Amino acid sequence: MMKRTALFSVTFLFLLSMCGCVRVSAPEPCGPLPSADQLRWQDMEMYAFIHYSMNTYTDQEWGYGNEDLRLFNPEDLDCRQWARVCKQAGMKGIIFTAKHHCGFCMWPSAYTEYSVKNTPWKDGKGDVVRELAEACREEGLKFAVYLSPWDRNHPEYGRPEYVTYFRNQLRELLTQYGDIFEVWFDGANGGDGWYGGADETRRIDGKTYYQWAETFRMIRELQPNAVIWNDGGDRGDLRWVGTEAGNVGETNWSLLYKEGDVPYRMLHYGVEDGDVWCPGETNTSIRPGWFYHDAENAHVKSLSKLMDTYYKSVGRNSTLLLNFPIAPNGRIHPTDSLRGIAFSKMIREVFSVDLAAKAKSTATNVRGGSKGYGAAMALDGDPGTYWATDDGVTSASLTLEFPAPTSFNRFLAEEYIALGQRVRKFSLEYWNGGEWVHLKDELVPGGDGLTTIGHRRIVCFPTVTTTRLRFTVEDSKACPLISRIGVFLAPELTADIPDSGEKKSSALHIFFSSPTQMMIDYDEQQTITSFRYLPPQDGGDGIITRYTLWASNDWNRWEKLASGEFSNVVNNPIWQTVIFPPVKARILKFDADRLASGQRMGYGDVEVVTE
Ligand code: FUL
Repeated sequence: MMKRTALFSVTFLFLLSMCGCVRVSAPEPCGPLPSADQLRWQDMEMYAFIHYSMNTYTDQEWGYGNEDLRLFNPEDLDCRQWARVCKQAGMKGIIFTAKHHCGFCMWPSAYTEYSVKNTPWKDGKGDVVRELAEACREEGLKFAVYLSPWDRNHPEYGRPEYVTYFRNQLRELLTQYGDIFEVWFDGANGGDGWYGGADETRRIDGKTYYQWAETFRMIRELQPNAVIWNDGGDRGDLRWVGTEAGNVGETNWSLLYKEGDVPYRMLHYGVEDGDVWCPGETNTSIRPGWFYHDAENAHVKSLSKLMDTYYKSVGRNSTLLLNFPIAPNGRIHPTDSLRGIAFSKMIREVFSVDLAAKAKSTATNVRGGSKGYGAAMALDGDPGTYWATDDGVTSASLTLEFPAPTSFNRFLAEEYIALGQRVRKFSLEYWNGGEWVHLKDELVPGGDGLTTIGHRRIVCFPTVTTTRLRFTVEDSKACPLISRIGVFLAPELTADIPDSGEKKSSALHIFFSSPTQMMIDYDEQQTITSFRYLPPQDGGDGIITRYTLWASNDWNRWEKLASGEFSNVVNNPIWQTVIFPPVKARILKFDADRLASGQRMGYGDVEVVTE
């Protein structure tokens, strides 16, 4: 009788599962989880920083706190232009330096005389924070504030009175300007300052002095949906990634420890066994500096550098906070705005056609054998569904089979992070007709093995053409939950916008004909006067120490322009300029005759100077 019951229930379960009626248990959460606000914030992916203050008029990065208020009188300040540019550059919000370290307030704070209210701009009736908050609302962008805790103007800085002042200012910002999506507290403190005329050095303990717990309580009360970025003292909701160069670790856990110091290694990579959800925000500027300087007009980041930044931030489980400085006239400089817009256009171009959509997908393990957790759930375009394995299965593959040989060079994966970040390691292989071949991330020099995924991981590799791609989760903290898989073909070339703004504008295409040869093709003939090379800035392989440069108009006959050595570039990887007699040409060929290390030429940037 017992046996018959058992047989009956097995048969019954089998029949139920055949008709898809068996309820498969949902995966349990794994480790610390993001809050709803952290999830919303992460989905923003890219948002802008705007640095604008008294520094804009003194050509400084850090004001001392005694700059003359009469200097602030922009003739053409237009926050709507800022918001329009940021929107077209793909930014979902703007974080504004309401007060930088110099203490000058961009809104008429009731608590200080050192603000826009005592400047000639709009006869002291202006409020930049208000104008920008309104412009953001009109453009459908979110708005946020940067309020520097360090204040080189305030006489009481370093004493308890200043902390009250700081909170009073924060209360103004959090109550008078609508919804704030993020509050940014910079940890910098250089010590010396004007401090109301004391003109001395004041050091504080960033962990205890500001009494963050009370400030955080106030933020939660006044702006319950804001996330807090805090670079000193108590843990905020987000973390700095340890560098302003525009990249986070290829391994990037959205976890940290609640207590204790946070060394660079933890900021850059997160911690696998962290006890609190604290995702990374990659902040960097579109120019070398955070504030505007005329001298940097020729050094606005190139499109290829911006794409590299995108892959190394959004493509590594981080958000990208990209800074646009405001020029003294009160607007974003045309070079920066064109570059920002080209950047967002390029992202759209690369990721518009998902080749995985045409593929048939199969998985080696599916939770409870249920369709609701099948491989197709990673391809259905719904971020709320995912491919999941059975509990205890922490390694499994998903294979894509394309109807015809398909070429691609980008792979994207996303975890369903609402239930925790899980995947420790994964691999990618393509079928070359005879065997499976591993793909490496070409942006990770010497990197073997692919690590964390999180909100989004993008892997870049040279184009392959194949009928099959296998994605394997090699190791995961618990059953992996993969909500999205994508495959894309990015143009090998990076269509760059022309060198410097106003001049005439044929497009510039860069691509590699071999690992040691770069081609630069203009659409039409140029008079070229020099060539500039910036070695890779990440200390990795590929630095060019000997080169030859050629020019052509027809891809056939090549004229040698120059050859030689880039000296001391390993220790000091700064811009290298190659000058030659002006030449009329359409195409440049840049040969890496010798590399300091590695097999593939690397570059931080290149520039062609034309007449
Ligand atoms: C740094 C500051 O010192 C810079 O001036 C800038 O505001 C940057 C975003 O953070 O730590």
